[in-house]
Amino acid sequence: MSFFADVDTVTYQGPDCTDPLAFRYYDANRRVLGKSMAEQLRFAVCYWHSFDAPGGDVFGDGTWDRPWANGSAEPMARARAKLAAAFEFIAKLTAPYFCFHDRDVAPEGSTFAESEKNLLAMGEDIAAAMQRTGIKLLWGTANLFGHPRYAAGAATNPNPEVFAYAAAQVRTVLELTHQLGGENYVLWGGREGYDTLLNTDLKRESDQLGRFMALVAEHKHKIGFAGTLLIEPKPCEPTKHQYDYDSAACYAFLQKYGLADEFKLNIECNHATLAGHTFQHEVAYAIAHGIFGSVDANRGDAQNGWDTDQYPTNVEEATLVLYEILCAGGLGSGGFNFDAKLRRQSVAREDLFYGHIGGMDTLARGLLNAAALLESEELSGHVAQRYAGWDGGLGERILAGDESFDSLARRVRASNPDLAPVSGRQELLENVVARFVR
Ligand code: XLS
Ligand code: NI
Ligand code: NI
Repeated sequence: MSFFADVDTVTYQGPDCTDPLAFRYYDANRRVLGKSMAEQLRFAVCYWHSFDAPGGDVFGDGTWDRPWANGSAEPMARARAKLAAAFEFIAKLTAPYFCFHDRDVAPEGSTFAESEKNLLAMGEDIAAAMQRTGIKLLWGTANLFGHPRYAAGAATNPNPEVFAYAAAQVRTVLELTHQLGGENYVLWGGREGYDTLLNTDLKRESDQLGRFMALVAEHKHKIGFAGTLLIEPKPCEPTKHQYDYDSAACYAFLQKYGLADEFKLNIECNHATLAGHTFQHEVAYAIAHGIFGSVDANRGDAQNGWDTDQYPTNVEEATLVLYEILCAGGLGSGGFNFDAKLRRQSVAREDLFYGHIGGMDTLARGLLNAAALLESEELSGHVAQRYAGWDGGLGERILAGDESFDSLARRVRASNPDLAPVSGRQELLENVVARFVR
């Protein structure tokens, strides 16, 4: 069964190549800062946008060319055809990883037991496809937002029976992720938020969410899953106020419930911009607080205030984000997962290749630029110099707790220092970045 027979394996052909089905920058084996590009970027294809969703929007039906999903075959046969399409596509793209929700890969049954049976049966087929192709699992996740039972949330639902159902669902998917050698497990907040406070007990919902996440961590340890647990910040959509608003809100939540050592963050570019932040800020904040985990690579639209999930095309943004990640020592167990989808009019079979090739090349350029910027030390040198006062003397004593308001006041009174501002050099530094963005 072949769905992409017209496309050969995508290869690196260099920046001058005009073949739209070739990489111009992503050269998997090229060494960058001691690792191959493949190891530095750890690309993953997401199952939901790429193979499951039909391409509809709130005004109209699906348009995408998805022969594996549209056939009249019974649901498990459709799931198997979708699996064949997915692994053929990912192998031809040469992406080393994939990500999935339970409901992307297997149909929901009429009972919980039947849904679980479907998923575990597809899990065996997935394991065989992984074995055959060498494609690995970056992360698995449970869809706790699509079914009407989750309309008022999963963990934060006013009905504890819904919490229990969600727990049972996550238990199954966490165990399957473990069996498939998944390197992370993701929990995006789905419908964990609210639309109006008139019907919402915000404190209770927060405590419910904290308890749910603690249960996930407990079960992870019980089954010996060594991967990283990730939560995914998003400020709004589908609810008006999502609880996992941004990196900072997630950090506060994890600390409050004693989970900061158990979870890291899966940061999505478009969610960052919806929160009024830059992608770079969200990644940098997570790194600064020791909770950076992985990335959902996409982009929003400068005018549209919703999660448009477009493929990344901004080389400067990619450069700045990769600079932060490289400074922090790399992605660790995380990766760049393309949580991105085609536009509704992109109905040709090869469009899925164009989207991913563009995204992979954008991030590969970002990686090369960021590595050069890092090696030049042009930014880090400025920053180090700017804070040098904190490396010893007064700065060091303040942070060590060896100074008080009284001692500081005595010091200022005695020395009456001249504290004229020094240039922050923003324009100079922007020009440095511009020189490295190629
Ligand atoms: C939705 C989220 C979702 C998660 C996985 O906005 O980005 O796709 O990444 O559940
Ligand atoms: Ni996402
Ligand atoms: Ni999203």
